Amino acid sequence: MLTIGTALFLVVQGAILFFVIRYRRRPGDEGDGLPVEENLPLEVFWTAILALIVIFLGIYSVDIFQRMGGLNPGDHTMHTMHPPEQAVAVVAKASSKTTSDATAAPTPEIGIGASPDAQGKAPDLVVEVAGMQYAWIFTYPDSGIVSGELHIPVGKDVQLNLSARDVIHSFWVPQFRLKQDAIPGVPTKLRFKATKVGTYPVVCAELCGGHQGAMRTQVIVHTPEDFEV
Ligand SMILES: [Cu+2]
Repeated sequence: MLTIGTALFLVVQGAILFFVIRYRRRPGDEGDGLPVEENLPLEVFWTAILALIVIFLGIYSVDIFQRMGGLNPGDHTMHTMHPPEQAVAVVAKASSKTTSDATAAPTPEIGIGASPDAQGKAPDLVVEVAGMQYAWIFTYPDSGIVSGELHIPVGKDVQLNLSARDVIHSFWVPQFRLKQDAIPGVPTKLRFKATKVGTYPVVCAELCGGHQGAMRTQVIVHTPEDFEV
């Protein structure tokens, strides 16, 4: 869409600039312009072009939607669509790009799973994440620690098990390019590896009530030594 939009912009703005300069009023010219009226073939031509572009985008979008799981969002085949520049390494659990592989995957989970090389291996750290109006609660089953912030070690394979206690929330870490709904009664998960030490905001991206805007916290990515302390 950006490519098409840029091309159209250049054509339209280019034509405007050209006409402004080429047909500017010359000194001493006091006459009227030519009375140009409709040009049917031209109008049919550009209407057809726009119709074709819109139809193409529509069909293309349906194709993308199907490959993302369509009406079966548990089937993941396109999680490799993440932008290359990001703070975490995420690859689809179903490491496949074809639909046949995805249907062969045992139980499709809702959420982003382990990368192909970590598949079948237990994650380094599991954190239970509960969303509620209007806070995120992080529980570390191994140590029993409960926190309002997510602390994780850098470079470790982390799995978040998401749940919701009241309504649907959405766990979003913009800098990680990670977002996953927390749904009452439907466990979801995220598995990722943070690649940069730092503090990143966590936002609830689902309209979950009047104070949704305040449902924020942060992920703190520590060095392994720091994390142990
Ligand atoms: Cu929320």
